[in-house]
Amino acid sequence: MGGGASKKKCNETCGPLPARKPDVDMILLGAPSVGKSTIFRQMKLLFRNGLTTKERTRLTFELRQNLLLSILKLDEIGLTMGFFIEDEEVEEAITRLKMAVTDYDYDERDDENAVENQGLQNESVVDPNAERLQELEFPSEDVMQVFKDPTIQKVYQHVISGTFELDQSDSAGREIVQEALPYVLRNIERIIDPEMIPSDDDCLHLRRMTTGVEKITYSVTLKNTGKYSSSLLCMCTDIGGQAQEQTKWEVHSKTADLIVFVASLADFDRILPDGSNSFTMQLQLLNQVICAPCFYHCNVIVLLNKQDILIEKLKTKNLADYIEDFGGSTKVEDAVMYVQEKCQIMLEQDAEKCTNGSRQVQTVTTCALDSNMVENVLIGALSAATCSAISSFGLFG
Ligand SMILES: Nc1nc2c(ncn2[C@@H]2O[C@H](COP(=O)(O)OP(=O)(O)OP(=O)(O)O)[C@@H](O)[C@H]2O)c(=O)[nH]1
Ligand SMILES: [Mg+2]
Repeated sequence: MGGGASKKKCNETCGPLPARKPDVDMILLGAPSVGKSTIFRQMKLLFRNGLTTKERTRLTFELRQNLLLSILKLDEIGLTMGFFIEDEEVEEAITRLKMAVTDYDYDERDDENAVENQGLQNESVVDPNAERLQELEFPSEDVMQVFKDPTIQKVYQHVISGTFELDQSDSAGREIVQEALPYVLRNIERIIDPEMIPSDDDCLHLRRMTTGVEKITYSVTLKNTGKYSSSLLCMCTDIGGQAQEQTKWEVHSKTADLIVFVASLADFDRILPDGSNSFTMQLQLLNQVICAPCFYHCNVIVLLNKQDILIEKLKTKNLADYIEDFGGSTKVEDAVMYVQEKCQIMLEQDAEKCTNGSRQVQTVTTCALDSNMVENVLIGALSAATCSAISSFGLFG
């Protein structure tokens, strides 16, 4: 996955922001951890020059931090399961890793381009984080010693085989265990290698909560709409989905004309600490966005993301056990159709209520890790966003 990115085109908008107004100004919205930044990174990989050296440096930091957090999480889970490490040297190594993990915080204050990045790829600016990274010695030996410990290995097997259920109220822990841990531990040898150069796949699998606001500009070649020019200048804004980050949505929606709302299909079985279903809450958030006056002027594309995880989960779980009015079979298609219909009904009702039906709203399922799929979906959506016949592109379910 992510393999389609390297062959993709660059264009004249790879550098500083263009003087002219973009043809499409989109904003990524949705609950935390649903895949907004992953879609945003796909845009960088697909439609720009890929990652800059600076972005790869940052990625190295963050992957290693994901790795340290994952190893330490295994130790913590072991304790809750009553598995204790017997080797004192391993215990000492864990203590050192706990101290090391804070060094691997990428300090955005040091990085002039990280927050409110206006699409600039200024390689000439010295990155203090890069210098710090060069001086930092990654505790590879400690990491491997802990990872190879039989107790940690036992916990690891429980975690990846799903025979350990994480406390639902521990959302930070859930993100590490479900998002970061499987990937970084599968790639542990490569990530600890001092010569490591992060790949596009690393970029897509990284888990980092968005706290700033990032923008990129790029141009895409559209499907032949017959009506519009084939090249489109796009701007995209990525904002975090955590409650405190949602307060920024309104400010950044002013110039936007297209909302890309991302929801996670993988969350159908997730019960939040207050007892509500996570996916249902995401649909409510979508409802709020659609009904908010500050978004009335925007068309809406809903990406039902993480379909790959839905497919895996439906091998052992039934949607009907989690969502009361689901009457379909255990087939993935039924689940997707149900969710799409739900979204569609809500979107159509609200679109009519809020904007007299003038707004275009569509849903499409995605796996944000799949570059080809994301490229097709984005080009279809962007074509549609500039064309009144939004549903004529056949991409929407
Ligand atoms: N398996 C799978 N993982 C995905 C998919 N999309 C995103 N992820 C992973 O989910 C994790 C969270 O994705 P992000 O893009 O950081 O989520 P976000 O919506 O930007 O989260 P916030 O910034 O906190 O609002 C990352 O580790 C991604 O690699 C998908 O379609 N399938
Ligand atoms: Mg994000």
